[in-house]
Amino acid sequence: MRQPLIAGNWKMNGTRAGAESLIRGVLAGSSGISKSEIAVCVPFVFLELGQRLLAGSAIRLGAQNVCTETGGAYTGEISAGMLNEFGCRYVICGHSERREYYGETDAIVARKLAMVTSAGMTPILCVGETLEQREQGFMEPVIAGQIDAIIEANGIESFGRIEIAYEPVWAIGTGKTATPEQAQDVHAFIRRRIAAHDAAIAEKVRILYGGSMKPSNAAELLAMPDIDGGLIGGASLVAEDFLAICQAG
Ligand code: 3PY
Repeated sequence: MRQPLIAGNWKMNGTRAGAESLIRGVLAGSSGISKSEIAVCVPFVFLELGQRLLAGSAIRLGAQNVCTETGGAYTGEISAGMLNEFGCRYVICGHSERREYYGETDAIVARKLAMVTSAGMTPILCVGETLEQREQGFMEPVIAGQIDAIIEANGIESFGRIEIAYEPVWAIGTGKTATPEQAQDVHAFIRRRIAAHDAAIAEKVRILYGGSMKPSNAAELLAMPDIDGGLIGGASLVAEDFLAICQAG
């Protein structure tokens, strides 16, 4: 039985005061929610705030990116060790916005995953196809390629220490959501791909859905057998909406 994980991906949003009131709102409203594990992946500059406010609570803190290196002359970068020191439990790796705008390849994403796990945290590996790839019938080879690249670089055992998020690129920030059946098909495909190497790891790994999950569609998506939670974009910026999704888990 996989406990759902609902993780907010705040992206580059919020002010210090706004971040504080959002974290406080999530904290206040989450006390009765035990079905789902809850996490907030905040911008780096709010990690210290998150660590302080969430101390002693069940809500996990996460970051949205990490450097491929452990330290040194990498201006502007943040290492996995630094994130760990700030109380991060999760680190989003390979979000489509990073792949598209910052040129992150599968090889870079694999290295980031390894950095995060070796620092004792859990990466959330994002995979997903563009609309063009889906329409041309390349959805499966694209997703398979993204998964296989990690297996080749880091080994199948690495999937025992990560979470996966399926985020169809066409559903990110567009308001469009995959139907529960469309999402379930891809989640089952990902699990089969991993099971071909190791059935026990495939059974255990959580596969979250991301891409405009909101209170109105969360329950249906989360009811699918291979959807084990959500990586929530816009709706994670409003405490009531985020909590409603956590409740639906
Ligand atoms: C979205 O829902 O827009 C996301 O990108 C979640 O990561």
